[in-house]
Amino acid sequence: MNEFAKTWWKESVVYQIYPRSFQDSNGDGIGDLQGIISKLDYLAFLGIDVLWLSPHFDSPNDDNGYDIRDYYNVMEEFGTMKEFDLMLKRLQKNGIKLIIDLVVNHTSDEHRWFRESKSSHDNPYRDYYIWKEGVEKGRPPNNWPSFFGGSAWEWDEASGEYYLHYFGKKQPDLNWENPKVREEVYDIMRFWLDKGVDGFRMDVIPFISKHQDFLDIPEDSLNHPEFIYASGPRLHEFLEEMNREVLSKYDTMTVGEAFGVTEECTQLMTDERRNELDMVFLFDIGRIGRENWRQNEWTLPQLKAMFNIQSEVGNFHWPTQFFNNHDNPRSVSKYGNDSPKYRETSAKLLAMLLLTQKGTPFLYQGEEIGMTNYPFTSLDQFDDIEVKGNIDKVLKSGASPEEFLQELNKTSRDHARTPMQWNKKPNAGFSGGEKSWLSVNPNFEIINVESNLNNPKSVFHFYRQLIEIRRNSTDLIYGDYFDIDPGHTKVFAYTRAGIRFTYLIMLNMSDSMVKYQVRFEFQDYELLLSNIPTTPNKISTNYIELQPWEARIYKSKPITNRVEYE
Ligand code: TEU
Ligand code: CA
Repeated sequence: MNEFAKTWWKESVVYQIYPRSFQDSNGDGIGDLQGIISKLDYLAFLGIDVLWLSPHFDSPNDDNGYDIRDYYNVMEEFGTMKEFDLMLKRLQKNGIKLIIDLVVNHTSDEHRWFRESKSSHDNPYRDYYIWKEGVEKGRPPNNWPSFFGGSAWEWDEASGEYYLHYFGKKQPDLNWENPKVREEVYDIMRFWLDKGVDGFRMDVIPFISKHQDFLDIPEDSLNHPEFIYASGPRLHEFLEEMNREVLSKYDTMTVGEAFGVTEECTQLMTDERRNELDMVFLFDIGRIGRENWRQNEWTLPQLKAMFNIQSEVGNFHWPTQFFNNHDNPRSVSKYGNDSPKYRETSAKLLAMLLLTQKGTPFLYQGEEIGMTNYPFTSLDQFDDIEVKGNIDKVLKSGASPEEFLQELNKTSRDHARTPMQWNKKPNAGFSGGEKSWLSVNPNFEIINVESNLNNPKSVFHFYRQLIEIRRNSTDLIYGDYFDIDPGHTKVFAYTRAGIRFTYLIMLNMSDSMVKYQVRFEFQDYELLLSNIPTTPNKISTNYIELQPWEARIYKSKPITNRVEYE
């Protein structure tokens, strides 16, 4: 039996908002804080506990806010600090906590620190960033690549040196070796915590410590530099310091975006006996079958193996669970089936999977109504800097534009960034203006919040029911996870065994009916919820018929002989 220490963030359901695409309140085609405020009732009705807001800071938007110009100001297009404070107050009134995005591996090149840094070699801010001479004229210091295409080094003619940028060239990396930089970051954190935010999602946090030898990385790592970038020598020391200086003084929730980390590093970052982060986002499940911009085949046993690894972390680690965020395609299109026949059923199945796993679930806007990928028909429709920055390299590597387009239709980050579909009105009710900043998915007349709210059998109401079930069941939150049938290629069947109750979850993740042999003692189990109306209340034979994408959760009779949680 597990011995997890109880905390509020383990019991929370988190909802991520990408403000640019959530709700526009003034008709300029860009989502904003007033827009979010106007939808807080909706979020409260869904039943979420925590809101994660993607960056809301002043930014020139080269990477939609992940390039921050001023950490102490709100992005003009999103609103004002006053509106931020109002949003926070309204959230608190609704009992919803707020975590914000801490993007401190890099800043915008328009940040005052960088403008100073660039201005001369002896400027006090020079060492806020990472400047190096080239190996020879015209050749950068090493072969490190940028995720958004080309070298990670950008030449600065005026000062005769290169600066480092793991992402876009308008996103120079901060020099965490400099204690002043770390102090600045801690000040930023205190500023927002003192306002009342409840924690942070930390952008590419494993990258903050750089290998100081700045050696070339091996040829075969060039397509995946994240594994090198995430293995800097001082990561844990920096996180420990951040925790000691700031986090330990507040009641927070922290979740690090753990791009490129090893299992060992994850263990260190999230061990409750150490003092670094509470949780991390791992990339295995979200990136299953991914090879950069390509999406390859994957199998259900492979997916289950990833859930199993996550759940075997031991009692001093707490996982996160998510299928969607602003960097990934829509889950119903990837793990489910987004054809009209199965979209709703499979979206509900994914809801059940997400909300009955061990770990804090993170939903992403639109997931709760089963929003799908966008049907891109040409390469120039993409907005994302990742696509634009890599297009030359991809085409030079021999891929045809058609092939690139076909794969981007499965992998692009823009699928998640099309506006939230609220109703059948123009721009799906996202904006009352002429045009939204990114096109609305043409399926908005069928898939939207209004029609979901009006239909008690909708994907939305299914999420709501599951969130409610989870909230009322400590055993579903803290209970042990057991994969009953790791090798089955269609059915994902597992239990969550708690102190008083055991839950049995059966998911048919395929387009065909499956006659499934239940390898479990199930006589006393009763159906709690399913996504197919004809599902029987009790399992009466050894074989059960699961319809395509059918999802069921059963609950046991109370068990009495188990120890309490600590
Ligand atoms: O993401 C980092 C990240 O893992 C991806 O951008 C990754 O480089 C890409 O998807 C690989 O295919 C964070 C943010 O979530 C992302 O939106 C930002 O663009 C990035 O950092 C830079 O801040
Ligand atoms: Ca707006």
